[in-house]
Amino acid sequence: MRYRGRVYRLIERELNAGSKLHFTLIDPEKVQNMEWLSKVLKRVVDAGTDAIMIGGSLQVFIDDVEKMVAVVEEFNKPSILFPGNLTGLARNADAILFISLLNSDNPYYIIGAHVVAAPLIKRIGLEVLPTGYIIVGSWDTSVSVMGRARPIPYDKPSIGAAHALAAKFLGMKFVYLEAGSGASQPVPPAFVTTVKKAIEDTVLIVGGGIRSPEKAVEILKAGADIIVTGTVVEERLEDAIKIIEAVKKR
Ligand code: 1GP
Repeated sequence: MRYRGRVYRLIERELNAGSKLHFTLIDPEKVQNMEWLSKVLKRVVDAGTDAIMIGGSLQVFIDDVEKMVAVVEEFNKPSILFPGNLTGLARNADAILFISLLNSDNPYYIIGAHVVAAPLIKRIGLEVLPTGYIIVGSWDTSVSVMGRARPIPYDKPSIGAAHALAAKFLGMKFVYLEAGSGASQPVPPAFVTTVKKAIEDTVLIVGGGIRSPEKAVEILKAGADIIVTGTVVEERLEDAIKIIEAVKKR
């Protein structure tokens, strides 16, 4: 909890200094055990990742999340909850991406879960990072199915920009373009550019399907502020390290 109340300022400071950020996403469903997690965290933290996000669509249980946060704390990096539902809360994390899934067909994912979660989050004292979450690309990713999303096609960036601008006007500090964990294609750079032009200084997070340093750099050049990788960390750690190094070199 060492970073509680300071996570947004840390992100802002990095960005104001001209740096880009990398967040490592760990899905509780994929964690083999805490020793594995510890080994992975050591590598990504040494490579320069800026924060550890914890969350997923299924098999997320508060006890497991709290155990994972405790391991993150050993590595002196902020822990940020990335909840797919109410089960993604944890008492010992630093912050929560308070994500409203803007292009869901079901109001539960836009505001319903948030109403239930808000008093709990206040009680726990988590730092809240208000985020407009936009699912782009394919309908057949877990997040799209679970979130009842109507994904924005890759070739319709102006619709993405309109959602993102609405998030900004609602006062959200972050916009997250999500292709879905394990997506076959990440959000196209041209899509990222159109969205960033619309939201200007609002922080733009991009994730889903990023598997190479080249792609990560392309997405950063297009206007992303923060790159998130998850699957590649679980499946090809060496590639994940290269991605982190490439993001932090910029
Ligand atoms: C998913 O954006 C994240 O929510 C990361 O996606 O697992 O494909 O890296 P990957």
